[in-house]
Amino acid sequence: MKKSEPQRLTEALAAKFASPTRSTRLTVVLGRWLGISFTICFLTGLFSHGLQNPPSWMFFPTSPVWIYQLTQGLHVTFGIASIPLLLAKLWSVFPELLKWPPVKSLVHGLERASIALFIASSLLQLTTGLINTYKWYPWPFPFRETHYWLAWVIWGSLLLHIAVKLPAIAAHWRLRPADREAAAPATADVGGLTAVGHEPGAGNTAPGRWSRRAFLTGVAAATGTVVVTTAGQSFSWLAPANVFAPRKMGTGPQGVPVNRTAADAKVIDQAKSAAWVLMVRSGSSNRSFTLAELRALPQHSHDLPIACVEGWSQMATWRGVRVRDLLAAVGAPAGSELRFTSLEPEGAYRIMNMPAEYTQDEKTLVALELNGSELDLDHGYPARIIAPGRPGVLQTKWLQSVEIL
Ligand SMILES: Nc1nc2c(c(=O)[nH]1)N[C@H]1C(S)=C(S)[C@@H](COP(=O)(O)O)O[C@H]1N2
Ligand SMILES: [Mo]
Repeated sequence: MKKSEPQRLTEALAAKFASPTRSTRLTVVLGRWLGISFTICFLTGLFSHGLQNPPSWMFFPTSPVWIYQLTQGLHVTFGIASIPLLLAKLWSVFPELLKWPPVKSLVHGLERASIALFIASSLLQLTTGLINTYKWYPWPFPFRETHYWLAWVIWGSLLLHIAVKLPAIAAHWRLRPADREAAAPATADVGGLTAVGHEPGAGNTAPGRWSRRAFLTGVAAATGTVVVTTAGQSFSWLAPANVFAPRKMGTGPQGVPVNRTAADAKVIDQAKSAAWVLMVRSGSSNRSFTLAELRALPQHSHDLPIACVEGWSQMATWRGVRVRDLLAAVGAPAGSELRFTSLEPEGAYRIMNMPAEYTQDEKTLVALELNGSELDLDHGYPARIIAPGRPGVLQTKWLQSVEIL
């Protein structure tokens, strides 16, 4: 059969990019790694989203206190690890894009569409997520909602992709003798490439096998490097190796990084005002506490982390009034749900709801001190919330009022 012009052109291009390293086996191995990484990101992401935007069935674990530090650390770390893995996987299959005709059948068309959607949404997800860890939000859409819905798009298209590719995945899940043989560049899967770059046959066994191994080792090394040089923002034992992550442990006032300063939040005057009081509203009755009155209540110390959604976290010693003692002091029922408002005049973190699981927990504090001294203005002076196991965004600084819901 005579080949069409586009077919000849794409075949010539494919031949130009051919590499004996590519094979279905390589793609399957990378797909497995990426699958694990994406699954961890997805589950930890659902947990994080649920904590911030709880569905009715949401559970709120308050222990261990570092649970969110762990899940969000894994989320951001595996998100970063997914970048080299995804790039490697794209490299392993990209001559497929050059096949002509682009759509051969309904199933083939579906497969192409699901891959296009998967690649586009994954790239967008990983790049915006990474940029986000640098506290940079250069887009007009709300990050968290977009990130959440994109995750579902990724999973939908990924499941479709896996379903279509199941035969190839099953065939290459375990290393077959054929995978071991020759460099076998993509064999039948990437049609037209077999003859390029290498003559199949005896004597070629070692180079192909080793080039795949070498490639996978290289990908593993690249992934390991980006993980080791960033994961120290979340995992203290890796903190000395943290070269690239934006937040360094132990920096900032009182040894804790600051996400938003009092100046940025425009609260300096109100926070420093001698007239500051914490208003506690229960139904129609109000009661206010001056800083001296809060200090006169029983003080408790707990070691709790700030664990930011952006991945960085930091353990610290907080001291202040138990939220449940405050409830008791105004005669509110134990385990009430609460709404805290910050002095901050505007912004997403001005108002925070706290479910009963946290208000009941003895470790949930209206903190007045951090690491042995009065709260720094940037850490929420005169009073802030610190609760076990919650995302940093919910650890409200510069408290103004508490409402019993
Ligand atoms: N009122 C208010 N509280 C806030 C924020 C804010 O912007 N405004 N930022 C939150 C975020 S995103 C984090 S990670 C923590 C960080 O606390 P730190 O700055 O004391 O480390 O504070 C939280 N509390
Ligand atoms: Mo945060």
